[in-house]
Amino acid sequence: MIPFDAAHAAVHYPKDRRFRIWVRPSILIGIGAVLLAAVLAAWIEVAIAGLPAVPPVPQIYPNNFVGPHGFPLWVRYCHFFNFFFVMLLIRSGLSILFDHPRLYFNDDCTPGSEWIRLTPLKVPRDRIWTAKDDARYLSPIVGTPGYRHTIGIARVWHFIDVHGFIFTGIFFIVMLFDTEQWRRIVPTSSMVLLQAWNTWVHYATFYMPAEPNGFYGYNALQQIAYFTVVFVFGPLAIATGIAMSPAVVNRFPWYAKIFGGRQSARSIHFLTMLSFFAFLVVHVTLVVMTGFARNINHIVMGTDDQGHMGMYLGFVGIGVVVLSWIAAHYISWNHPRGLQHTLKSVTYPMQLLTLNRLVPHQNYSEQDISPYFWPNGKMPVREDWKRLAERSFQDFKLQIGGLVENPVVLSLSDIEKMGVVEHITMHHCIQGWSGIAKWGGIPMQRLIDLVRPKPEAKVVAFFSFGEALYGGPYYDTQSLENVLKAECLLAIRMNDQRLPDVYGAPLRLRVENQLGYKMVKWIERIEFIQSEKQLGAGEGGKNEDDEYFDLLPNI
Ligand SMILES: Nc1nc2c(c(=O)[nH]1)N[C@H]1C(S)=C(S)[C@@H](COP(=O)(O)O)O[C@H]1N2
Ligand SMILES: [Mo]
Repeated sequence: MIPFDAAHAAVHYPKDRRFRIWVRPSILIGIGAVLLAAVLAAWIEVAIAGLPAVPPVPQIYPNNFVGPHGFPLWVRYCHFFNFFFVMLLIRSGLSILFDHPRLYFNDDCTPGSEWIRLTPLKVPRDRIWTAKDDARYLSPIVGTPGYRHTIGIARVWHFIDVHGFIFTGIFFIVMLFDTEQWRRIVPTSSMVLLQAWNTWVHYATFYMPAEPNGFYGYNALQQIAYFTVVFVFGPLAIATGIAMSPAVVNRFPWYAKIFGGRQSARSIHFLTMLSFFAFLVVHVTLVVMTGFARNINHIVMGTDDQGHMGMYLGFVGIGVVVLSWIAAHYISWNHPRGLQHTLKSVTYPMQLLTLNRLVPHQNYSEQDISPYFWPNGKMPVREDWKRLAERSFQDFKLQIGGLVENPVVLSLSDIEKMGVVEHITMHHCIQGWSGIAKWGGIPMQRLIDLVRPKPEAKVVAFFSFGEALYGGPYYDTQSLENVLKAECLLAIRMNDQRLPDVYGAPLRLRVENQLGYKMVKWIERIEFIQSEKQLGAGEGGKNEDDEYFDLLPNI
């Protein structure tokens, strides 16, 4: 147990740590019916026609021992590193998932419309229930870093790790085709489907099919499984991962639509993880059942014998992977700032060159507007805000100052007179939910033309009336460059109404190429400054300071 102070214990280690999974019954029944049909069909076939013949080596290459066989060193290393990276991706991914423990196939994320829920709670409708309230605890034995609402650090692990995963994958696929090894896992004849079915019939009726020596070739089902893992699950995990990036989705809304929408991409990303995991369980079980010592020598030692060395080294390899989880846990809780900066040093320059250049360009219609929009953050408790709210912010004055030629103080009606424009956009919260709404406000561009920032002003800081999660005023910063992008608004209206109190009255920021936490609600004042390092802990915002979030969350 980490020695949390009271405020952090309340967030990370709450009293309610129950773990429950609920899946929509129709989906459970659907999956059950498909599995049952496949098993039943196998039994019926065996009852009527007897066990089909399964050749000991794939029929596609009869007696082909001159073909590719054995496992060269690069295959063995890739196998290990892939396991290493995938496990850490799964562990950090689970920590991310538990920050919004619901998965949907619709972009509105209306509570109750999820197909799976990893929380016992139903969203109460009689009071404000924020996305933060909804986050769930996950044991650090299962997740990295585990506990509750540790998404900042979980994302650091996920995004550092994914570089290793992608690099291993690309290297592996290039090497496959650079050698003859691809022939082992890429089916080249439709015959393989029939053979795979025949092999399935064996397993489903509890007969072990004649086992080919994996050193030389795989059975058809095995070949298809390996092919699917390498060429379907891997690329799908990456493609759906990208489909969750606000910069990508808000520039190319069609990209998320390939997967059925942004939330559907998130669901598929999760299902891919489950598929990887299910593969792992079946794969390991069969490796153990079909001659463990020999099989593990193949992949660890590259030899085809019965010695014990492969087994010993294999266990050492698994030990190293488990140790990496313990090390990741230790680093997460002792050096979170170092982790945050490590990720930043990799991704920040890369994002400035790539994702951050994407200018939001959305074309949602009125029909797309979400009937429900998750609220987030703590409502302001300051007396001055409450008094302003009571009079619908008629007395509110926005101060814009700092490094500008023309500091101004504007009332809401002054702001409205500058010309309200509207955009219907998709909001992406770091926690995982999305929602589409119509925002009306003043393009930041117009305010900037009015106040005329001095040349040394590079960053715009937005200060809120509201408090942050661990106390202290909420603030965040944007680069001048980003607030000049299209669709960046100082919003005063939401869905054709005055901005509701919960959603940030009197004013909030909309900046559509980034995640939600950058969009400060309940804005009190705006200041142009030289660098975000001048404020707070210097990370660029309250969440960046306190929760190790990214300065520039295009992903
Ligand atoms: N002042 C303030 N602004 C805030 C937050 C907050 O906690 N305090 N939360 C942010 C986060 S994490 C999100 S997702 C959005 C949520 O906006 P919504 O309540 O309109 O959904 O507001 C952002 N702005
Ligand atoms: Mo958020």
